[in-house]
Order: sequence, then C-alpha cells, then structure tokens
Amino acid sequence: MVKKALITGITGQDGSYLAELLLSKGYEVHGLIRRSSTFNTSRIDHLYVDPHNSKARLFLHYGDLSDGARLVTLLADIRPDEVYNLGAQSHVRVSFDEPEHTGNTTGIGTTRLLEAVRMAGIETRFYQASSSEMFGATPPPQDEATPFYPRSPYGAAKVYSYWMTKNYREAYGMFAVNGILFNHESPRRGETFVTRKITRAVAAIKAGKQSELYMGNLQAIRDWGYAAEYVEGMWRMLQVDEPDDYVLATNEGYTVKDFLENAFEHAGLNWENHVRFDERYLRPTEVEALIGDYSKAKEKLNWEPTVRTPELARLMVDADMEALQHGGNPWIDSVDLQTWKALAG
Ligand code: NDP
Ligand code: GDR
Repeated sequence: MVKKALITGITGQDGSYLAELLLSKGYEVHGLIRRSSTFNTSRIDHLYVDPHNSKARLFLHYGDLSDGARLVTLLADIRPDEVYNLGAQSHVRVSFDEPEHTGNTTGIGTTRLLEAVRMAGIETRFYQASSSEMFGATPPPQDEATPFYPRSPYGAAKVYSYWMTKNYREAYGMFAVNGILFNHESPRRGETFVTRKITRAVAAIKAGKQSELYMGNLQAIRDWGYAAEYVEGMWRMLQVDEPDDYVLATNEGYTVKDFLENAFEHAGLNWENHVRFDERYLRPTEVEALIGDYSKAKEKLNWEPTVRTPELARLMVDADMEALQHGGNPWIDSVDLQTWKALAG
C-alpha cells in the first residue's frame, strides 16, 4: 500500500523540502495551497506532474487553515496516513502587526486541523510545527523540558498549538507530536527572514546592484540549521512507536553579526562597509538567545545535523550569487547539499 501524506504549508520553505523527501520515499503527497491572484507554488513547481499523468504522486488542493469545513472534507476524502501541519503566518515581526490574524492561522488553525482529523473519523499520525520561539525569554540551552515564555503573538500562538496537539494526544489517543524546531534556513528561505535577507543582499552587493543593507538587532543569538536536514527529523518523529515531542537544533549559537560577517566574508566583502541600522526591524519584545539541545532526537530518532551555521551561510551566499548570475530561482538552479559539499571538497 502506498502511504499518503497531507502537508499544510507545502508552498513554504519546509513544505517544499518535506514534499521532496516524502516523494523520494514513495509517498503519495497531498498539499494544501491557498488561492492567490498570483502563482504561489514556485518552491514546488519542479515537483509537479500533471494529475492526468498516471505517474503523478503530488496533488494540490485549495484550502486554508481558517476554513475548518474544508479541512474536514479534504481529510475525509484523502484519508492520509500522516498529516504535517506546517502552514502558519510564520514571521515573528509581522505577528506584531497582525496579532489577530496570526492567532487565527498559527494558533486556531492547528485546532481546526486536529478537530478535522477527529470529525473525519480517520486514523492518522499528526505532526505539529512547533517552534523554539515558544521558549522566548527563557535562557539557553533549551530542550523539551524548558519552560515556555513567548515574546511575540507568533510565539504565543505556537504555545497554544503545542498544548492543543498534546491535549489531542492525551484526550483522544491521537498519534500527535510536536517538533520543536530551532531556526532552519536554506536557499529557499523566505526573503524577509534575516539569513536570506543577508545572503541575497551579499549577492546583490557583490554584483554591484546594491550598496547598503538595513538591519535591526545584530546582537540576537540564534541556532541556525539547514532546513533540508530538519524535514528528515519531522518524518522520523512520525515513524517511531510512541508519539512524543522533540527538539531539533544544532546546539550552537551565533549572533546575527556573526552571520553577517560569515556571509560577507565569503564573497570577499566587509560587512561594516555596507550594513546600516533601521529601527523598523526591531521587535517590541525581542528573543535574545536561542540555542537548542537536540540530545533526545539524537538518542530516540538517531537524528543529527551535519551543517552548522558558518557552512550554511556560505551555502546560501553561493546559491544567491548563482541565482543572480543566471537569473533563476535559487531553489531550482541552486547548489543543493550534495553538490555544494562536493564543491567544498
Ligand atoms: P514559510 O513561511 O516558508 O511557509 C509557511 C506556509 O504556510 C506557506 O506555505 C504559506 O502559504 C502557508 N500558510 C500561511 N497562512 C496559511 C493559511 N491561513 N492557511 C494555509 N496555509 C497557510 O514557513 P517555513 O517553511 O519556514 O516553516 C514551516 C512551519 O514551521 C511554520 O509553521 C513555521 O512557523 C514553523 N517553524 C519554522 C521554523 C524555521 O526556522 N523555518 C522554526 C520553527 C517552526 P503561502 O505560500 O500561500 O503563503
Ligand atoms: P526569527 O527569525 O524571528 O528567529 O523566527 P528572523 O530571521 O526573522 O529573525 C532572527 C533574528 O534576527 C534579528 N534581526 C532581523 N530579523 C529580520 N527578519 N530582519 C532584519 O532586518 C533583522 N535584523 C536583525 C531579529 O530581531 C531576530 O532576533 C524564525 C521564523 O522562521 C519562525 O517562524 C520560527 O518559529 C523561528 O525562526 C524559530
């Protein structure tokens, strides 16, 4: 029997890597996509096969985490073996501008999906994209037992989703897990997250198309891993015998300034000649430091990251420089992990 998975957020960074991973493992993959007036599927276009073709194993369905009835009918129709809830308003600073919308999507959206599983009467394994942002003001190192102290509407919505996922596990015996993932990046990362903002700017500055880069707080510490490795961890969380919650991280912390230095240096540039401060990128409340302890995932899932932050910065700069030179999307033309490692010798 071919296994079926449903991914919300399939058009996002993680959704695209997870879809690739599951297709490579022989799954039939279903993705929830939002109707928009312009195409929003560029991260997964390379995976798409016309559904009239008998070989097609990726199917996209219109829907939204704000539309519970649609989620019920979709789940009843597809009857997936695994559901990955990656859909969210995922930008922390934007969540201060749109706290209600963020709560509706990133918080209640999870409850709608959990409830839809129950109402559709299906047996499925459920993955919730929980976040290190839930730890917020609690100092590092953070692991599965660290208390939550969210510092943004986004973080608070993720804490709500975390507990709802745990509650459905305990109340209804559902195989529902929280993956508490620390920041993970890639050439497919959204352009307004700090790493990608930096690596795109480095490529543009190197090509003479830009001279300045406006940034916010450079002192924040983050634990940045490589997204393609993290989706493997998500999948492993659903393959074990008992549902549980796991941290995925690299156990190393770097400041935004460190990331800037690494990225600019790799292109032969000095960041101090180009970076300027703009207070609009500050958050009303900041998360100062996140560094994750992934020992439990290592022990129980045999999961371990191989790409650390400095290597990740170089990989992303290479991909953005190549994309700029060849006029393509970094996620389609880019240096993927294998080829990059071969290039790096
Ligand atoms: P992205 O922002 O790249 O992708 C978010 C996805 O959610 C997109 O596919 C987006 O669709 C979709 N989406 C947004 N709103 C809705 C909605 N109302 N209904 C249905 N789908 C919606 O996020 P990432 O891939 O980086 O992250 C995936 C998940 O993991 C998110 O939940 C994020 O909060 C969480 N997370 C991410 C971490 C990271 O470092 N990347 C770390 C920890 C957790 P569209 O393309 O149409 O906008
Ligand atoms: P984060 O990621 O808030 O950790 O959430 P982001 O890349 O937006 O910020 C990281 C840190 O960089 C500082 N910063 C800036 N951030 C942005 N975006 N733009 C800037 O110009 C800038 N200058 C400094 C921020 O203040 C912050 O400290 C990400 C998202 O993917 C969430 O969905 C996910 O849950 C968490 O990671 C784990």
